[in-house]
Amino acid sequence: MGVTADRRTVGHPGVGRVLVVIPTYNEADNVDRIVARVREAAPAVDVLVADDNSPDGTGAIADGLAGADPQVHVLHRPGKEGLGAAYLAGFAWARQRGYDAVVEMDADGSHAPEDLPALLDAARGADMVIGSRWTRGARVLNWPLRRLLLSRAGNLYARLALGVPVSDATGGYRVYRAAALDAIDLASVRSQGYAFQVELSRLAHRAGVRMVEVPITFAEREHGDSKMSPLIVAEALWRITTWGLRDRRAAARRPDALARWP
Ligand SMILES: Nc1nc2c(ncn2[C@@H]2O[C@H](COP(=O)(O)OP(=O)(O)OP(=O)(O)O)[C@@H](O)[C@H]2O)c(=O)[nH]1
Ligand SMILES: [Mg+2]
Repeated sequence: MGVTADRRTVGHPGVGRVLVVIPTYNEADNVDRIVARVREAAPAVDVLVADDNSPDGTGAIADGLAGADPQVHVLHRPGKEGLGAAYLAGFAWARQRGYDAVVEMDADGSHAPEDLPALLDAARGADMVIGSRWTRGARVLNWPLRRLLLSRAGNLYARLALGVPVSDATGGYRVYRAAALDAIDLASVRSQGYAFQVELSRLAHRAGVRMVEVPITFAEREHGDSKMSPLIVAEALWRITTWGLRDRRAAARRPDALARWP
């Protein structure tokens, strides 16, 4: 009992009870490592693995971890529906159980659990914290040039098209406090891949959610296969363009539009 039970009740000081949601699809080589690292780096937070019925048995491995640790849980989903749907289901799971904050984290080790205490500290003064690869003090390790360029270009485009004031709108290492999730109309979200992160950044910004960025050390995955595909990039490009045009049209319709036109 003692320390573990007390810490579990306390969660993160100034933030409350925290759930780390880790979406998985074929992460059998990673799921046990990442869960162990989270439990070590932030013993007071709980973990939910949201698995899309991975053919490689990730879900069964996660069940084994949950059976051995009351702070680890598994959400089994019927099939591969994309990162966005898995996160939305994880957010709903957390809200139903009264968590005060939800963390997004990849299973492949790209998001270091050792950075989590710093992200949670930042959540004391904000409703949404973005672990950023592109802010001062951040590091990106072992990423091929084409991935670096894709991320930089994607973020530049998202910022120009949508005006979201963050350096890493596509990143997937984040903390949302309950107030942020309440402010965003999650039922309207349709994105599946990277676009999901951009969509939530946009909706949060529009809803006036207090956001901060914290530098992270991001590392290329070492085990397992990437789920990144041209389709995921195309979805992000198409959705960002559509939102950007819609926002511009809406702005132009406002009565003071001419006065603000450059
Ligand atoms: N539940 C679920 N998880 C997914 C799905 N697609 C990807 N993921 C998980 O989302 C996280 C990010 O996916 P990655 O394949 O690492 O994507 P990425 O980081 O852009 O690509 P690499 O790191 O280069 O491989 C990982 O934990 C994946 O297992 C999905 O359809 N369902
Ligand atoms: Mg990855």
